[in-house]
Amino acid sequence: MTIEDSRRNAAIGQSPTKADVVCIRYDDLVAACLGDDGSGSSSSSSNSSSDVDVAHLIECAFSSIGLGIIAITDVPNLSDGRIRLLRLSRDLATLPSEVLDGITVPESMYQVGWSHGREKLEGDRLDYGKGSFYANPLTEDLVETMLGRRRRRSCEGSDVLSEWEDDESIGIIGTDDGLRELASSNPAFFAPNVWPTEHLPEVESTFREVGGLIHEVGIMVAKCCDSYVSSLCPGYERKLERILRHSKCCKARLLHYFPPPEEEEEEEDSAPDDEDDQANNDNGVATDEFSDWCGWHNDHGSLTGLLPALYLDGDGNIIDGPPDVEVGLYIKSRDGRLLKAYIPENAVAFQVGETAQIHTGGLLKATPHAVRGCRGPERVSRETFAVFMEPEFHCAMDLPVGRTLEDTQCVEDERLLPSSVRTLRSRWKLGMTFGDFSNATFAAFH
Ligand SMILES: O=C(O)CCC(=O)C(=O)O
Ligand SMILES: [Fe+2]
Repeated sequence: MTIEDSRRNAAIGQSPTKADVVCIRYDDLVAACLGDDGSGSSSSSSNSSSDVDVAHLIECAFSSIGLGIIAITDVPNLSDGRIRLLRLSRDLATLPSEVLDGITVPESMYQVGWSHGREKLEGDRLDYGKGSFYANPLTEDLVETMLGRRRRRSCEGSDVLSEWEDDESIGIIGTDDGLRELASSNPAFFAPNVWPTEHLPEVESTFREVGGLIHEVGIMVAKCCDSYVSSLCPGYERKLERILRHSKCCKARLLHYFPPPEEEEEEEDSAPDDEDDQANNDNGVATDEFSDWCGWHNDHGSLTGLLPALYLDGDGNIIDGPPDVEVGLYIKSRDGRLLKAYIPENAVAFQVGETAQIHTGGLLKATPHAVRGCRGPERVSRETFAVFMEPEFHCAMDLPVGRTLEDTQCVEDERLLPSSVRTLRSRWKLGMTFGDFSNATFAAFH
């Protein structure tokens, strides 16, 4: 199917094109990373023991003709962890409301613990279609971890500087109290984890296990992305891998998309009207109808890991795939196509966030995506898990040498975004830290 075909189909309400996501086997990814010393002098394929050209696959996924998403398949121990965690997602979301209130943290702007009906969809409607449970899988308390690092550094001195060179807070925050003050005035960023320990104790260990595993794979994907960007921009400092390795700021989200409410069951599927301008954006692609569960957006961190969703019936039994072909994750490709991304069940997918777009001066571009919910009479829920890998608060949101603001937030790219995506330029300017940028983003969505 051509680009024009898929645009036309979307505009007249036919099923959008299903897109197979570029896949790399875990073993090939590991081999490519071992063969890449980061100097840029070796191709990741030529030194690996496998014949697979990982560098080429990265380019296929993330260049201007790619979808902006890649799947890493056959990750050891992931399949079993996925099922255990995603089953728990439903168990958690269906706990009694007073129990959920006990793990709700309003002062964190609902960025920690349980969050339901707090996030804005298009048109500022509040989102009751899904419930989310947020926690950091890498550390229980980001502030304590950062304080511990500062203490170790002052004991060990500057001999171990390489370990600390990515800690931009060291030069900015003079004292431990300074960090504590910063944390108390930025709770959305720094609030410690809470867990449903009494009612579902296994959530904590499973969330950390699967989140940690996805983060480890993410570091390898980041390394390969860095090689790709370096090959196009010699001034690029291989920031993505460094951020993922160094930063303890990682937020994971266990998502439960509730089955459709009973009163809507009788409603006709709302395929868009040919004449309905509201559903079409500038280039004629119908987009708004897909975003009833999770509105069109770009993730704002560096890299997002995403598990393939699990679908459960009203009794919590796994069903074989979504109840209808249109349910699931949609991506707006760089060339303007509306595509339904198919992630194989034995994989974890990675998408680009806005921070990586900035740090690579637009050579990697954030992946616009949305989720379309279940419809019809079946009481089916959708469970998934997203891991947002982000820099720490003080990380400078600047561009690599040789790239311009225009490269980074290209007007032509913005024109192809679904109309409801909040643009980068509406929340970011040079000189911001990641903390400033996150606060601007939280304010836009809450
Ligand atoms: O549910 C999904 O598949 C995607 C969720 C998502 O995009 C997000 O949480 O940012
Ligand atoms: Fe997202």
